[in-house]
Amino acid sequence: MFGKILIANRGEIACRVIRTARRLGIRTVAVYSEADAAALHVAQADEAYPIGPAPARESYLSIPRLIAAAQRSGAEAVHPGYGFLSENAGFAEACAGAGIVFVGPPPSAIRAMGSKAAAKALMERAGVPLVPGYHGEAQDERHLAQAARHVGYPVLIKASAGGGGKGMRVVETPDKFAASLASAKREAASAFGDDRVLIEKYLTRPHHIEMQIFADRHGNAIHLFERDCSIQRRHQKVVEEAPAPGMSDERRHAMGEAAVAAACAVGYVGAGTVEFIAEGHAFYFMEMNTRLQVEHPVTEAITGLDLVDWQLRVAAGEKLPLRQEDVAARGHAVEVRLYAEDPARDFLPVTGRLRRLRMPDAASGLRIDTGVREGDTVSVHYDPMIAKVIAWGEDRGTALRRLAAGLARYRIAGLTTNRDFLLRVLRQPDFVAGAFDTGFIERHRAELLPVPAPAPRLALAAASLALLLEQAGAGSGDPHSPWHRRDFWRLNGASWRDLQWAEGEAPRLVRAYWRGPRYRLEIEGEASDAAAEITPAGDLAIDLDGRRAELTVLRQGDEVTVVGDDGSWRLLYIDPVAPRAAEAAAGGRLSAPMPGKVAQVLAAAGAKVKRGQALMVLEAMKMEHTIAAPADGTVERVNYAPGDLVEEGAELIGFAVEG
Ligand code: MV4
Repeated sequence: MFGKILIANRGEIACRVIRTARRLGIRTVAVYSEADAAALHVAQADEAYPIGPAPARESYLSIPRLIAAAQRSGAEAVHPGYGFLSENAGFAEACAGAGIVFVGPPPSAIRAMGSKAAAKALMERAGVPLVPGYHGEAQDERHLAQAARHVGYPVLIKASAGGGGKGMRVVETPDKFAASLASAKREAASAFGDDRVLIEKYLTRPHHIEMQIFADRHGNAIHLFERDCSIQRRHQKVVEEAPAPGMSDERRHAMGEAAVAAACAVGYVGAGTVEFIAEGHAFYFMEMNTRLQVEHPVTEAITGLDLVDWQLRVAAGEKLPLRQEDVAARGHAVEVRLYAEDPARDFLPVTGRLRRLRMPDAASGLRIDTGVREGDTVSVHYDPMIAKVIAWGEDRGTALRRLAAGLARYRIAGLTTNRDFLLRVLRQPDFVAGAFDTGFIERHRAELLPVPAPAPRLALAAASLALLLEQAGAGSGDPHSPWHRRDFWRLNGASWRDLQWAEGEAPRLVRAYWRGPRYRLEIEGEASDAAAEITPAGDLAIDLDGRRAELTVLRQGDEVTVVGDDGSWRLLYIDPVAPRAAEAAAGGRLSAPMPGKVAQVLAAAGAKVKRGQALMVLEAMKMEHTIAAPADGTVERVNYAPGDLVEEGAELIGFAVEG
């Protein structure tokens, strides 16, 4: 076994690999970009080396810098994690060239699975079932249209070089074929520099089922059962589970054999995943991922195995620890991916600081794989995943309930997350019944993304009591802030105070009367009896008419975020005395509506512009957003240049309204 390994990755997967290496007594070497000097994976490793600036191209994707760090540290092996260089055959070769073991398959196996069409041809020869279709060399329209007719409509055009749904077109009828082919080819050429396509029968309600496989250098190859990853949106997995609901033993056996045959056909070594789409009783090969996957923990949870342990053993030349007949699964495991993203804004990634990050405690019985801590920043440079949360149970229902109960105990404030969306998925009746396919999220969009409900009485009470407690206590540190006022009960000579909140456009009014240790709260005219205190963890323990709850209340200026078990709400405190500072400021700055990259700057400092005139173009999530003048006026400052990355809320342009 190795004495020291380098992890060529960051975040939760780097922490995950470190955990197993540590247990095996292997020294760990982290690498980090300039954005990650204080990151958790760096703190957890035995040694750490800087590898360059924040953009991944110049750090986590730089083969020479990673190899140099490995050589300096004396690491005998490199674990690539997932993403970044994990499926880069050139990196695997560079490691070998430097005398370092790449913890992964041989470069030839990575390359063999890199092209869809070539992989399908190889799988066909190995007897692995394929979706009826065409993946030959001929690429002229006549030939492909003929293949489509032969397969039968609807058909799917896929980019041969593709992945992740790019260059993919569903064609319902023959008259639409030519136009779809042209647009698929255009997209494939621009995304992959290769416009070749293949044709498949389009399955309308498929499941995404993947088999975990493992192979060693001694000719052994086995599978570790399946995972169902059908709950996706835009080809991003949201929920993963094992076993697949409704999977029969026969089908599992057949899929397992097909997956092992696929691995053997490319001389596979190490951990890999063979993806199938399944519909009815049929299943078909899709692609093979030549890495350890994000969702491997659900397989670990049902088998009791440590897949990183196996990867390291296999890479060190050992035999697989178990034979196929000795691998057993028990119970059910479900994983969700907790992201810094805003479901209400089409799941746009969110950047910012995790001002509050409290995880469910050990009693929740969950496995949480994370690479961030409270206070860390989610930046524009990397994947905004906060954690993978995994629950195991004797049966699927127990696992789902455990996962939902644990997620409900998460307390995150400072940035928007998909937590509430995940909770709605986990409680959706069709999902709970196991009746879903890859179209689940799209089909149930309205139900999973409800219009934001107004903050409940509990949230208004919590925000109000937190404010009163803060004012009664040490204050805010800023003596001019309304939050600092200690004499508030006497402000208006009465024993009550009106707390005016705004939720979006809606005013929300709370009148508070101090009644000894308790309060009488009139929340929008209706009276409640309430008490509250700050817990040692800094949360607000509240009793509202006898109902007790613990909520996180976080204040940023006049904006208050309340996070509870079943939602989070944002309220703006309207100070009756202070001038409308927020409004005054709003005219003077044009800020980034979302994290992104400046594509064009269309006005210079000093320019006089008309209302509605485009000043800057921001590129985010592959879309362009125009920043326009809010009124006639003058551009005072332009703070960014084309190519600059900006965080959400960053001031792009200083602007003075005319007059
Ligand atoms: C398909 C399909 C239906 N029929 N192929 C999407 C990404 C790529 N890896 C394969 N994908 C699909 N291929 C045929 N012949 C439907 C999908 C698909 C999908 C597959 C797995 C998980 C989620 C999906 C969401 C939409 C479409």
